[in-house]
Amino acid sequence: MLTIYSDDHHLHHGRSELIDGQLMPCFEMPSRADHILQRVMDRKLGPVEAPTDFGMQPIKRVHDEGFLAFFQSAWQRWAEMNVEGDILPFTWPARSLRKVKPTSLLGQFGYYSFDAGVPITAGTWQAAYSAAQVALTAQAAIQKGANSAFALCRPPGHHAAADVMGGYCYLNNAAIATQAFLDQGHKKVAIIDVDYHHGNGTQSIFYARNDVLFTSIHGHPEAEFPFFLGYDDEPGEGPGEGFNFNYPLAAGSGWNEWSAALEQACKQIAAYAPDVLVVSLGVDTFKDDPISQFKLDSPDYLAMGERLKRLGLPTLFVMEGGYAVEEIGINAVNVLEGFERV
Ligand code: SP5
Ligand code: ZN
Repeated sequence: MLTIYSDDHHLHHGRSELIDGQLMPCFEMPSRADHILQRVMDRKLGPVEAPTDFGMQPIKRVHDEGFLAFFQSAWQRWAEMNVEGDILPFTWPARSLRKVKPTSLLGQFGYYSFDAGVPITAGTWQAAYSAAQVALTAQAAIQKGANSAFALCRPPGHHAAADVMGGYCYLNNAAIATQAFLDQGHKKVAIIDVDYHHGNGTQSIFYARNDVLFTSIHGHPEAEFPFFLGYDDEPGEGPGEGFNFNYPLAAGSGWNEWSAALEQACKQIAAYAPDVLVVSLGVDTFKDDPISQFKLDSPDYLAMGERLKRLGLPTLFVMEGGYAVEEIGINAVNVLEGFERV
């Protein structure tokens, strides 16, 4: 399987995040992608190539212009203010406040985010832009006839909506690639999001559409981030009604519960009969993940890949979360190896 990878992800390294009342070093760190790349090479998964630059147009197909202008210029504005540290949002337009767009940098950051898990550093825009190009380049390989490809994206994307960043995500790499498939002539794309967290951004981008089927297996939002989306009664709206399926699972779920949900999601995907499949590949479902509550073990990821392969679809894997850094390469590449060995 072809892997697309850019070293630009190193340009994004947030300093801290708030976990359990303490400022901790960001769990979403550069060594994550380094370990995955190392495993791809150790296992000789296939060629590793740098992304092609497809420019802003395919990103604008998914994201709001004002949001992109804010993100692209934020660090320059911050630098002019001579403040130490990363830019972090901390005030959001929740109930009782107005959804106005303030003029100040921090006001606008609150307007364009939903949590504080999105530090903007000097290189964050370039890293996120390159991650989107990584996804688009892997998408292009499938468009040209490859049966599968791996977009080794970092930072991840699935929590980012059209004009909202959050949950370590800035640009929605999987959604950008999905929209590119549609713009290049495909009629139906299915997405399966296997990250531990609900892919709220991806769901919201395609919620009113029937040309994208979105399915997600994740920690129940009653108890888990992102809390405010990802319940099982979110069917889609308007023309999109019937094209959104969430499988929230209880904390402590292992492969038995997880694979039963996968079976359901695969049945929905097969019934939809898409032209291609996009997998939002998070491996924070792992038993030793430091911020998650599922109990998948490394061999389960091989079985996950095998099941996805049996759908018989051209498949684009887009890297999302996974914070057990020592095992992230094994687990992510196991999905790809499981896919290839069927
Ligand atoms: C892409 C992705 O996986 N984003 C996840 C963002 C999760 N942010 C909230 C983390 C809250 C962790 N709470 C865990 C407490 C452990 N003691
Ligand atoms: Zn996650």
